[in-house]
Amino acid sequence: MENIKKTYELAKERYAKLGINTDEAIAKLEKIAISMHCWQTDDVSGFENPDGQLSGGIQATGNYPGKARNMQEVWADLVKVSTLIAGNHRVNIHAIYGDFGGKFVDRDQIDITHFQSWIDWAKANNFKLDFNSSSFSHPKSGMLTLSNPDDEIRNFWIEHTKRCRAISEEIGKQQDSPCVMNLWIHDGSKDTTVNRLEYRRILKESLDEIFATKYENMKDCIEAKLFGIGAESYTVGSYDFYLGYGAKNNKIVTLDTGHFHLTESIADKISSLLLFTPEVMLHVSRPIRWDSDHVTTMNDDTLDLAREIIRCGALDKVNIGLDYFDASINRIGAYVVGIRATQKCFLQALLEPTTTLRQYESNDQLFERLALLEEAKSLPWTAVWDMFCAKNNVPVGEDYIAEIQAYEKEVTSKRN
Ligand code: RNT
Ligand code: ZN
Repeated sequence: MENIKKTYELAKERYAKLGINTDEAIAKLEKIAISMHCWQTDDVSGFENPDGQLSGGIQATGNYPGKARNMQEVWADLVKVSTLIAGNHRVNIHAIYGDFGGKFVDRDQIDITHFQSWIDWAKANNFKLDFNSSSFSHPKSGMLTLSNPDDEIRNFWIEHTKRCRAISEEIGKQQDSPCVMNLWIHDGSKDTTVNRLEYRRILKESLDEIFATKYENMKDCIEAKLFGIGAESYTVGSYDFYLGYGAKNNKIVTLDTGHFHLTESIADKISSLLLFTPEVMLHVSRPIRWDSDHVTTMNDDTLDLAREIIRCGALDKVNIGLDYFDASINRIGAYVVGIRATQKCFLQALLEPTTTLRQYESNDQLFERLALLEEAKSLPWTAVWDMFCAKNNVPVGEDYIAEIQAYEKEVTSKRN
């Protein structure tokens, strides 16, 4: 601790020279809530079926031992994660993670009673909950759900999604913080599609019907995607589609960082969305060659995204959630690495000498802007990061590795 303090004091001085208050940056970072996606605990299996296999619409790869097999294990793992990261965070759950009491409850039958234990658990552990409708891994998933011309299938999914909104509203009420509900469907097709307009028209109608009820304690988000495995040629809910829908209907557009062309900047979308939609929802992930849902790391894409949010002064308008599911490594580790990486990106963004950079920019001093941007990259932010962890009583540096190994030995390795 002595060394951390010493190093921090030096870093604090260095930043002060640039007009940056490191204590303030730490205080701000402590308030940034990250919504932890519950589905990294069990590879998106959920509690509907005892065998919990994914079937259709989404895929997790890898079979590292120790995945959570039930609600108690999911909870235990999330609590363990929370001891290794600083700050108060949220937990993002999916409709398939309801407390179904061992019975089969179909998706058009779920209600708040299936989520009361989640609400109580979250309250007891100081988490707020967010929610997602689940249209994948179901006999009626097929290639089309809310955009299906077959009324029976389409109405089934409309009913499911309406119920998810009602559940989210009740969660929001009970936790005294709006529940952010995300709607993502996999609808699309593998090969050349000649009736693209029709499915999109149906999806628009379904959404209109779903959103007809107004709520106070939940926020609606709609998530686009570029393509999916088996749906390479056409995705009904494309970015243009949801951007148009969101702008017109005042809905939040979810940006999943894995859902765009790999060279497309997600950071650059923030400022436009802030002007035309109420807020922004993020699914921070790491695409490798495609939407591979690798664990988030402190890479340029995530740094750019964090910087852009801070530069826009938009922390109160951006909901930060994670969305990856790597089944090939220790799952607790996957959370901790991804969350800490996200926090590191925000910390660096909070430590940026933006005021000076903006002065340079408005004076047309573009060499100076470039130079300071470059120098800012090697300012001693790591000393501030260590202090952030130490101050919040969570492991500093790589010390969390041993803690996760111990949890694996004592807990997850015994799950078979
Ligand atoms: C899938 C979407 C979606 C899911 C989760 C489980 O491509 O990103 O957000 O990952 O809802
Ligand atoms: Zn996503």
